[in-house]
Amino acid sequence: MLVRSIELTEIKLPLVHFFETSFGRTYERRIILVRVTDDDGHKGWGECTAGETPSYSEEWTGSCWEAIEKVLAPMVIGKKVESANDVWGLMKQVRGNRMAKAAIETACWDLEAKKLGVPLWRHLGGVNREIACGVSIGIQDTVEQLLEKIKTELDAGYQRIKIKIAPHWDHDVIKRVRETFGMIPLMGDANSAYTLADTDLFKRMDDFGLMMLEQPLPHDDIIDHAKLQAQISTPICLDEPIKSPDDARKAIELKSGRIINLKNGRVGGHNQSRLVEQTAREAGIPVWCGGMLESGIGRAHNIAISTLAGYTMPGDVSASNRYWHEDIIEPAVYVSSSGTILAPEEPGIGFEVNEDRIVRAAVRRSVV
Ligand code: OSB
Ligand code: MG
Repeated sequence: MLVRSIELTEIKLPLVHFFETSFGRTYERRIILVRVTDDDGHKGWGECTAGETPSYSEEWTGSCWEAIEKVLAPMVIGKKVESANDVWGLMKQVRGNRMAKAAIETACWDLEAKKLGVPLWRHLGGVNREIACGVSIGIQDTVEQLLEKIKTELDAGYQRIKIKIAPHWDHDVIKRVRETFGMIPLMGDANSAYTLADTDLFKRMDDFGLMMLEQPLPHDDIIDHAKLQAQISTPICLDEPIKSPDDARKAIELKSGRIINLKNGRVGGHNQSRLVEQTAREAGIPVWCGGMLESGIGRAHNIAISTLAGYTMPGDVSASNRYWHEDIIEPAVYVSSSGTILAPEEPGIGFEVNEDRIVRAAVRRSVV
């Protein structure tokens, strides 16, 4: 494979409903889309999953635009590699910037799968064509609104409900959810809103029988998480601190958690996701595919990687219409009434990219 050019487009997409986490509220996404072209004219699409502000991680739309355009694209263009799996290695002199790297790397995987005429999920080594889906529901203005949203998603068939939690929206909210819906598959995601000083709160929350508690402690921590996990029965799921296969290995060794939320962007793309998946699978640690409020392109990549054997729990990969009035891919992503998505059999990501829609939503463009 030899990439000849990389096009970046930043689009602005308003969310159907705001999304609030412990670090803030998002009404509108600013998403960088990457299209790579090889020397035979084959094309592939990738999406940068960074947020609008450096709150979830250090990366954000602004930093990723600079990183892709000025640093990473020039490292990849014109370099011949055996396969898309080697594109990660072309960028190895650059530290961090994994979401920026993943945008290019995943686009190369789409290109390669299209060139070979195979669906990306098979090309990645996927085995389960039908993936299990959950939803992530943000903090709402009132508990009643949250209960209403949970009902909608349960009625739609989703296999588990994740709610965002934060110090003003935790124990008593979960109690109301349990009282209303009983023992539904339920979990909480704190996005690092707590410290070990809150251990007693988490001990009390053990009574709720949550499937897992995602990222209660600081974004870069795996030590305190091990201390907390030793004191609570609810499995801890790590998100933010697992940025590489080595991070996964260390967290598993330290018993920092029992489950990993694996996000393509956070670890740097499909090459690294496959290695994290392998590390976790060999250690008997389940992974599931996390979401970053992706548009259809990132969502399609999430569907593909979710088919790997180690992705054994429902992910945050859900229908397009939960996020967008009109997605940028066709067809949009639909979820079955049993809460599953069937990975497409068409080549590459398996969805058509609606370029008119992208042009309409574009705010800047650059060709490297
Ligand atoms: O922590 O998993 C998270 C969204 C933005 C940033 C971080 C997270 C999330 C989600 C949303 O939980 C998942 C989704 O529906 O895409
Ligand atoms: Mg999370």
